[in-house]
Amino acid sequence: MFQPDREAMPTAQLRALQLSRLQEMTQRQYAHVPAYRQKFDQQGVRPDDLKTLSDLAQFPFTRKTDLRDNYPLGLSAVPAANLRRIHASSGTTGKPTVVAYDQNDLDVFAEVVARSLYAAGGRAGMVFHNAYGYGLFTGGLGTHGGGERLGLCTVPVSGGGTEKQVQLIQDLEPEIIAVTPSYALVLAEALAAKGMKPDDISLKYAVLGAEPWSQKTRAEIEERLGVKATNIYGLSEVIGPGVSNEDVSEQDGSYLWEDHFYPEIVDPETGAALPDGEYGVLVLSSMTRTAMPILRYWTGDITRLLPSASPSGRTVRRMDQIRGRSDDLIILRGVNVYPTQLEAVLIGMGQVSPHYHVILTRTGLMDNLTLQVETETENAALRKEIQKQIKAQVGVTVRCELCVPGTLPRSEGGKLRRVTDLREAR
Ligand code: DLL
Repeated sequence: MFQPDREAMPTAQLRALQLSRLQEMTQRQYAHVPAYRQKFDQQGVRPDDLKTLSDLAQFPFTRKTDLRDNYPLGLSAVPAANLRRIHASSGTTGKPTVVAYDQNDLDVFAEVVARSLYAAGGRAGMVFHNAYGYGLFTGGLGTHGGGERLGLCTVPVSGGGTEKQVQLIQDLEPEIIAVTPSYALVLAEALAAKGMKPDDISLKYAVLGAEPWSQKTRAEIEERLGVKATNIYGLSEVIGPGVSNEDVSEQDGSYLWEDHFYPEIVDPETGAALPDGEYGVLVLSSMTRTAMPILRYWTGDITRLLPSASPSGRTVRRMDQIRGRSDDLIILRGVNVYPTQLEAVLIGMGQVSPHYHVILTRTGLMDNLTLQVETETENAALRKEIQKQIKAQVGVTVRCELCVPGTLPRSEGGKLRRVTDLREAR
């Protein structure tokens, strides 16, 4: 553990710390952020009503629309002169969502990322190839700060420029890489094309996140790059990467740094609390952020908190892989499907490349899903087998389309959009 006193704090002490930090945060929000004061008043709650952790359920959620409505810095709780950094998420429509950090927030950010990279296998003195995008996206700079805090020699490669990435991996011999899983596959292809075998590649650990990925993809990346891969999760509104990370020796759920981020799992329809072990929407409160403290942020990400005790001795709870975002959910003729479920079936079959794309169309009232996959040869039997396996394992009928290798969209270093929805266009 990077910080055993925090990561393995006795549970009663951790719960007491969370309560006092939430009380203190809601007081600050009520006093310094008019938009929060208004939300509390509308809901009829006051910070003083927060007497136990279960009282939190009475408090309002914060949603992406709250950040948009208060664009750019309306949710800030400190004077503008205290701010030290701004990040933003691009968003597909309208204004970006802007998040602000003061010095305390940057320190918290570096600390939680350092914990995450340590859990992922990183140790002081290693060379760290950071292929998350630098810029307004939190991935690059956020992971960078944590790498330096841990004592890694951090190489700010950023995303894209695959040739240059390969060159730097060959020349600087990094042991740890942070990258999106979709771009890790692109790098693996490029390294293989240079004749590099997994054993020739210096990398030992990969820290993968920023987009949903399946266990099968983990196995694929581990094999091709010769690494152990862990899942890093996070989002700009709460801090960026480093809300949680798996331990490389377990690879079984990501430790959520609960002394900084208070997690709840709620029913996607009603918002009611769900017990540990059940799947729902992850809701997070950033208890220690000072510039832009966020209460009960509705992440839209579907996961569960793992109920069992942790093998590592950490007392902070673990969260499962993200199944998908509630807004990525495809409801196909009444059956709920996440793209990651299709991915798991495809990669499990072995004969296709891990690159795939989903196209949704509508004929009359009927939704259709076309799953494009890459294979070396047109093979009618394989196409039928994929359709059959998806029907058997996911429960939906899809149309599979085989494409020439290299023709489906690849990650260019950042997040990859796997789904093209043509239903509204019709
Ligand atoms: O993606 C922060 C990040 C950077 C995380 C690098 C990990 C590594 P945003 O751009 O605000 O922040 O996007 C946040 O990405 O709500 C999830 O839907 C998705 N996401 C992030 N990590 C994972 C993951 C960064 N490990 C949104 N698995 C989140 C699945 C993830 N989805």
